[in-house]
Amino acid sequence: MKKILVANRGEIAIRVMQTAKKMGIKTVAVFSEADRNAPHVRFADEAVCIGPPPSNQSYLLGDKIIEVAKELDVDGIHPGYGFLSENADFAEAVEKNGLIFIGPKSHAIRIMGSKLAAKEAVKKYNIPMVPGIDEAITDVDKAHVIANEIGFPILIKASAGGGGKGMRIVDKEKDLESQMTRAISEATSAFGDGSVFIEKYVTSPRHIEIQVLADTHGNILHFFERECSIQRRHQKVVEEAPSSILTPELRNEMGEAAKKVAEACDYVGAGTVEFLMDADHNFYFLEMNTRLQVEHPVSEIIAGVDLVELQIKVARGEKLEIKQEDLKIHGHAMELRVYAEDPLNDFLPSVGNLERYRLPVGEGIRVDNGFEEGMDIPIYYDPMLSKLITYGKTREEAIALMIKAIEAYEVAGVQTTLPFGTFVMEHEAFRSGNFDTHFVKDYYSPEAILQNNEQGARIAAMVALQHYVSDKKIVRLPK
Ligand code: MV4
Repeated sequence: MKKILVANRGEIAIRVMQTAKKMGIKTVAVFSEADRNAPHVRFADEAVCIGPPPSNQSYLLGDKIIEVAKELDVDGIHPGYGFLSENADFAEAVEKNGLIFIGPKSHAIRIMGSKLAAKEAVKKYNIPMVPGIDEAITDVDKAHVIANEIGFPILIKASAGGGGKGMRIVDKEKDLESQMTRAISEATSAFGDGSVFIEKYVTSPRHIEIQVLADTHGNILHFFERECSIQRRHQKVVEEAPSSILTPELRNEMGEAAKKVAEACDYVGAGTVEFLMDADHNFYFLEMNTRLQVEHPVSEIIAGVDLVELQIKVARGEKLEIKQEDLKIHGHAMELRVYAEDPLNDFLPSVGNLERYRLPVGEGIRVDNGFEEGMDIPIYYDPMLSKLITYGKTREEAIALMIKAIEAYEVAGVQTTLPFGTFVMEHEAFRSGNFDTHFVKDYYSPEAILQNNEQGARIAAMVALQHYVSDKKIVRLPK
């Protein structure tokens, strides 16, 4: 592979190109008119404008991107995350055009894109699953029988769903019919597929996922877990590795289960197997994400690997040389997603100009960044500015360093989730490791940040006063 095209923008496009450069591979960026001056465009060896700002006229135009790739003699396409990364038709079209898709085969993407197909595929592999059914259900009478068997509360899920869309919790039998009707109509309008199924609702789960990687020779590895329970409305905000609640035995069990999920769909490349973990530490397979994820850096740090490099190697057909037994966890890594969103105003996007933008640097700090000072933040895309990642020998060290790095991160012109990060890092429930997916809903309110600000303002006022007083003394000193 001599040249790859990165079908993405922002920090992930740069992240992928960095590894390509390290491997001596030329890079091609694609960009929309809104990204003409974006850092990912300048970072690439070549760059091609593919259309107007809206993603459906640029970054989502698979055929156009393939055309550009062929014109520039590209060998492989890396899709990053989001956009075309989990589009089975695109993966197929890339291969049909004689290019390498740096990711799994369309077959695996298709299976895992449907929750019911995924359940069906892993059935024979003895993977723990939440009690429930593995078929679409439309008959309300049948739903009553099943729900009573499982026991309330239950959860109705859309097979084609994602990010919590089309999910409905049903606490009592009398709500079953109305909620089912709503779930089906929601799924139909959102995904064009009204298939829903029923599961036992796990009330206070943790979200723990396993990073896997498979080559084309039948070797599958796992790179341990990521703890992703700190999320807000299905949007992850803080991720870490390892999880503070897994024992080596549990980690091994989950890792082996994740590898079986990958095997079940003939997986190739980097992927993530998501699990729910209940209060008694029972784990259940939820779904598989067939892409490189936003939070992959925390796994890279603790496992000591470059996941993009491994993705490229297996896409070239190379055999994985690492053995599972050789992998071990080094230290602890923490990631905060830095969004241009206002945590004081319901996390609404806070777009505008980055009047000041300085990243923290130092030992134990990695920032995967896609922006620079003076840039306008485009309104067309996800407002994530960067990922602030810290690591140390222990979880405590990674947390302490995260607090310092947030302080050193300078942003003016827009509001960001940085102060929200401080709130999480300082929270007792987070520090003790005793939290679940309800953390933000249970503990966060804007007042928590305002209190922090007020404390900061008070300290600043005291320091200023002290300076003032000592200055006066100096002025008054007799000669
Ligand atoms: C669940 C669940 C509880 N019980 N399934 C949310 C998105 C989708 N990927 C699956 N999700 C959930 N499925 C059962 N049977 C709770 C969630 C859930 C959740 C999962 C992971 C991370 C954050 C979450 C927030 C709310 C609900």
